[in-house]
Amino acid sequence: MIYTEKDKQYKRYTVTSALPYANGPVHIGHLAGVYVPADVYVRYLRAQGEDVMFIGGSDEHGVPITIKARREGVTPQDIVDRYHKIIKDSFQELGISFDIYSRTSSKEHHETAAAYFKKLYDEGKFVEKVSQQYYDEEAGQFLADRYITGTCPHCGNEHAYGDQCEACGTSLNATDLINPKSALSGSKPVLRETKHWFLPLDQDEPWLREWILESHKGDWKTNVYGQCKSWIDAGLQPRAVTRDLDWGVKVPIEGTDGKVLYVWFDAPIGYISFTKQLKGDDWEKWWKDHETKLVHFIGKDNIVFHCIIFPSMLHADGSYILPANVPANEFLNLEGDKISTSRNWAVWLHDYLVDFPGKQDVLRYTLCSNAPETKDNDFTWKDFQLKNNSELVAILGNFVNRTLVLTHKFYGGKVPSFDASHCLPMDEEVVKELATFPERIGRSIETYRFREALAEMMNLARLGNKYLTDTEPWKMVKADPGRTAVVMNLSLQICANLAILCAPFLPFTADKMHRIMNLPAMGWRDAGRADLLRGGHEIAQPELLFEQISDEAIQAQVDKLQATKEQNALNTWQPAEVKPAVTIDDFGKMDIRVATILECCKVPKADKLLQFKLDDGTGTPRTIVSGIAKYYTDPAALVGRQVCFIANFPPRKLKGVESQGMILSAEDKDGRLVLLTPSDVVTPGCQVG
Ligand code: B3M
Ligand code: ZN
Repeated sequence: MIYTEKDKQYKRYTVTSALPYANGPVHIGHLAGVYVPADVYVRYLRAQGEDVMFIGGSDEHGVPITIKARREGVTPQDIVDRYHKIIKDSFQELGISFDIYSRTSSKEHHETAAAYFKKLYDEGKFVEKVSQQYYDEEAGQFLADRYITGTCPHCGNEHAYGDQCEACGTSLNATDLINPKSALSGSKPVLRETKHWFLPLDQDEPWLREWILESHKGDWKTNVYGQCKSWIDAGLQPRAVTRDLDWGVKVPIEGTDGKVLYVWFDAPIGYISFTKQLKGDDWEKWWKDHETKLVHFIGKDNIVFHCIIFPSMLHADGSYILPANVPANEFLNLEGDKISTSRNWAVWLHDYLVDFPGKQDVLRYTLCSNAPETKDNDFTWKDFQLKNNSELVAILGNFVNRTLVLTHKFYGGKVPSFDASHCLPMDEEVVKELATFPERIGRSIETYRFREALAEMMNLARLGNKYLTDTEPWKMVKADPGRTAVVMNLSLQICANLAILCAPFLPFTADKMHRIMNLPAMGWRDAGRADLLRGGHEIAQPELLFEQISDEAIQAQVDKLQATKEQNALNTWQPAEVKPAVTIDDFGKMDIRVATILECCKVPKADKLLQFKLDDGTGTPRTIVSGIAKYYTDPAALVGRQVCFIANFPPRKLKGVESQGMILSAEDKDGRLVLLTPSDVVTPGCQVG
């Protein structure tokens, strides 16, 4: 049964999750922010016997896709076909249990979105405006959304887009940008007249203020409520819902060739068109019946679109329900740095599934337990290993495994019956506490506190572990079989409860526990009882639920990220700023000469240093030490080469060797040091000018 009073009024749940742009795979930031919490929520509701529809799909329009297609020299359809499949398959493999995962390039979606627009247009709900829009004369097209970048007028972020600043979340019109630049040609765009249709958000302010700031005060997360309040208080502006683009849903009005619906107008309608695809003629109750609870799972950068713009569109139609909650999460960072698709600074889901086969629940657990529910949070591979080894293996896995192994050892794999006369007060305590877990976990899930809910589920495993450790049945099985049967029976009941209560978070583990323990299908309302398993119930041979993750496996991931960081450094390398001006006299003070290498060897106990013996033309060999050993691993091969060196540096001791000067080398963009050698052989000791 549902625990939260407000929710008792609902007959069904329409749960949506943000439609990922099909211009790349999904990564752990998407999962922690949106899809894992959404999946926990719907799995819990289904376990409660609720009527749930979980909607997902790929957002296949929008400028990010056309930019990527242009860069790769393919069509936008090629891009969305590629990534829609990768995204859909990887969600499925992670157990994200959509009832439908569709796509906005589908014909059904185009028809639904166009019809939705046309209805509002025919009812005069849009404001038609000829306005000045930025145009790229080189590329020969108008610049919308991510086709144009500039400085955000609100926070100064220099990489704000034409429709939104991702740094502060503010939704923008391209003409708001300071120092706008075309993302196509890099040129400074010019303003040109063009006609567009606007959603009059400014006229919606009164009811939005009442609906959000009054009626949802207290039950919407503070981060969501706060963002909505700041936008409404700042005064809402009319919002263009069409664009001068050729990829998207065509504007269904005569004489609008070259115009499509703004991606943020069509994408949320995807939730509705996908419902039609799934439910056919029965779709309307999922979007128009006030006994349906509508919940949108999104990241914080989508709040304005799901709390202000989409509700305004729904309100303009007048027949739709509005979202009861939009529990947006903040952002997840990776190893202390912002996750970035363009910098490949991410753990991609499809890569994870290859690198850690069969460990879907480990990722679900880690991302749920450190989800950025109220503030940005950080994912580290070390923490991932810790969560697996010291929580999943050591607490949940250990308790279940000990219980099942002992059941086979003592009772041949059958649940022992017991005589209540052997029960002690401590057993009653455990039974009483067990009964509280379904509500403790359920209430946290219903109020979108998934980290807390997961921790509560693990507290039940801790209770079981403690119960076994306190009673030590393996020590009393011979002396007190009666008492042992009580302890083992109750421990098995706790395991059966865990198979129900862990399922929203760890569906693969729950399935495995059901299989090993031969459990019947059970719902949330079966949990909390200490009589789920009858005496004599037979369980299969125990199998480990989780296995240790090695340091090597983690190091391999850390190395992969390090390689990405180095590659990014190469990609973004720029020559250092030129140093302040010097005079020819300043340069004249440097005595730079050429020498021939007579000997070269590594400096003992100094892995970076090479010791050179040079013929500098004076007849007395000169010793110089240089920190280039990492780049010249066969010092002897350098003998005979000529190098340039500074002769008038004062001598200095390096690892016990006196170095008389400095050999010149260039530092390449990857940090590699390269010796400078004259282009032709010259007389040792001749000067460089
Ligand atoms: N495609 C995701 C994003 O902004 C966006 C969500 C649409 S939900 C209708 O990254
Ligand atoms: Zn900003």
